[in-house]
Amino acid sequence: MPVSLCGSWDMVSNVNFEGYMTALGISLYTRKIALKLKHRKVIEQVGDRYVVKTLSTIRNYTFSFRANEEFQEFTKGLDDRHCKSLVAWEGNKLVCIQKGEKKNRGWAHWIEDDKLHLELHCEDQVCKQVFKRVV
Ligand code: YOG
Repeated sequence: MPVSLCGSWDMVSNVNFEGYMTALGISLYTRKIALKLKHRKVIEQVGDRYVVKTLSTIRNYTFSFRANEEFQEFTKGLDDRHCKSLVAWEGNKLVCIQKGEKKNRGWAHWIEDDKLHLELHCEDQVCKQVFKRVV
């Protein structure tokens, strides 16, 4: 059984978020604002059902899913695209594949050194975010 990702987590680092946003076609103006944001991740799980909230001062993004079950994702308030997404455990990583207009799009979450790690990828860009537990 993989370790639980549940809880509230605050961003401590965010590497190449700029490249990731550019790959998603986010405008320069929005990127400049978004780069200054500290995200908070709130992850809840009941059985196989997950809710992942990404919170910031200007925008929040919430989505929920069942592991191993493809679902329609609409990235409302982010790049506003529709994807067919599938989230599944691969070893100790919770991995999401987001099939849609953008190639090679997805993310992975895992715990390492008591921190929540997130790797976001789109096309040839990889963004690496690390979060510490909110106490
Ligand atoms: O996380 O998908 O935890 O969905 C990526 C934003 C920035 C808005 C953040 C608001 C991509 C402007 C979500 C940021 C850039 C930029 C706070 C990361 C798009 C628009 C909401 C993400 C997964 C995994 C869960």
